[in-house]
Amino acid sequence: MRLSSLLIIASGALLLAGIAHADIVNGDFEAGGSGWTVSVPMGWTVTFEPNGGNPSGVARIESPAGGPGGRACIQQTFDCGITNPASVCSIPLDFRADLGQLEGQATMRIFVNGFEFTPTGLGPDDFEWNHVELGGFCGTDALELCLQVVAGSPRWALYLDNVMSISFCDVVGIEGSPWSTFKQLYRDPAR
Ligand SMILES: [Ca+2]
Repeated sequence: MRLSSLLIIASGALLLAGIAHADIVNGDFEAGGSGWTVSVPMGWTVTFEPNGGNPSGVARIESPAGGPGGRACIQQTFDCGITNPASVCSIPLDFRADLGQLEGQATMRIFVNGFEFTPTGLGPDDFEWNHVELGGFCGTDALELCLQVVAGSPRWALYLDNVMSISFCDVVGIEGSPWSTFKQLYRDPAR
């Protein structure tokens, strides 16, 4: 009797832990831009469109033609599991580029809590959907997904879809191997 009570309590605790996670909201963009904030310099556009994603809803960042360069971002802060420096929050997403033709003009830049992942140079090879999986921090993650272009470049567009958070944070050590791999993706936090 006592054992079964403990098991019920343990089950309840696990259930509460699951509910407490505030994962990425609207990462498939089926609800427009709900849950996301944007950082848009003058002349740039960030739109949330019902079609053109992988599939349907999508976030679209477009740079101006011949502008001074810079970057525009979409952002979301979410909780991924409990704080656990020994483990990792996986953040997979899909992206593709459009409009621009010359490599070296446009880059996808991704920041998690100010740490940058290896930037992805964009070119015609990226006009089809690509999938990447990043390692975020367990606990609160401030995620920024950005398109950056150099000064004087023609228009570029970056499409983003299927942004998710998958917590490996609640079990110590079990994801040690992926974490060491993910850590190599981080660059210097200086921006
Ligand atoms: Ca979608």
